[in-house]
Amino acid sequence: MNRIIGHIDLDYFFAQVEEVENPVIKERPVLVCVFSGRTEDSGVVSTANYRARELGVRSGMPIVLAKKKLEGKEPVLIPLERGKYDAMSERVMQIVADEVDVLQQTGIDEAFFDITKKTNGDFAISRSFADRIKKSILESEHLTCSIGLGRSKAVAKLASDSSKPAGLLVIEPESTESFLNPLPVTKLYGVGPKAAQALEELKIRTVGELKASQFQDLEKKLGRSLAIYLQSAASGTDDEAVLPTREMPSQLSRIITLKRNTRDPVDALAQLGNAVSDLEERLTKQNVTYRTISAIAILTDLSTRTKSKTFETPMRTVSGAESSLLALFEELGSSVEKEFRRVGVRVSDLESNENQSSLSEFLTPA
Ligand code: TTP
Ligand code: MG
Repeated sequence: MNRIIGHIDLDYFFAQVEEVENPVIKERPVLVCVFSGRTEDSGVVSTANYRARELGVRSGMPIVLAKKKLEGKEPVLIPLERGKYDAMSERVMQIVADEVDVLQQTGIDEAFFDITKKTNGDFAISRSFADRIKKSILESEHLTCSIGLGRSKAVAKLASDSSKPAGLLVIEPESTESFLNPLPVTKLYGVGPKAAQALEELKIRTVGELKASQFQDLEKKLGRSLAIYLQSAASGTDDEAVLPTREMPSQLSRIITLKRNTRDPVDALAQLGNAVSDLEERLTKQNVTYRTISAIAILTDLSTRTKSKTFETPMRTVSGAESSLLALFEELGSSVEKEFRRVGVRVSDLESNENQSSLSEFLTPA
């Protein structure tokens, strides 16, 4: 069976989160900045939206220089707020983890995943699978990402890089070689600054040249294990496994955008219907119970309000806590001035339910 490995990377992540929070800035260059505080503009750009990138702004660029490049373009500079991006990252990674066989998160906005079993090694199925993940992230969190699929981690990563932004690139086994050969070797997963320097000294510039290079030369410069890896990665046959990084989630949540704004708790809950069953399914899949349930409302001014309730005993279903959820939405509705624009449910204080004897028992309320 074909191995099918994926790589997902969110587009201009920190800046995109800021755009989601405040969509009116979207048409302008958006820069998320780390201000050092010495002078008003000292510090560096953490990341920028594509509008700013078109005008020459890059991650790591001094803010002063970025501002110069954007003179007259009304840039929006936003101080980096790590906690916000961590929370978003957690929600997105959970969406992906719920869909795939194994997820290995490798950065705040990127991960490898294995979907060999899920798709039966069928690349046509894997494309619609990846499409579904993209749609799900867009619908739940309003974020775009890029996904690459291939028969190894190195191929998947190069495919997601090449498809940016908002892309999906599937490299089937028979087109792996023609895809890889012309790419710059520095883009290959596992080539750090030291290896890049060594390859440059050997005049190896493309992935194809790396594949065709003399093994002894590589081994002399980079050591045996890296040389073996690099040549297999260059031919798309590296067999590095996707190693699980997520054991137990700390919380599960689903947020939806309402078809019509409301402050009526019954209406909010009715519109949340599918999200509740979705969350229920995730609880079952993860085989966990929860102790705390939260009603989440994002208001028309985009501020977020939450009300929570903690139960004495672990809960197995969300529908079993529907009356509590309704009461929480009632509390929310009467405590705010504005209408709900998006609503959600979160369950937390999760506990593993490994000792559960049967699935049917698990599905009945505790
Ligand atoms: P990346 O995925 O490398 O960049 P990105 O998501 O902003 O853009 P792309 O569409 O090309 O994927 O990094 C993820 C986040 O990490 C990024 O949004 C901000 C942060 N970051 C820095 O703070 N400094 C840096 O030099 C880089 C590269 C990223
Ligand atoms: Mg990214």
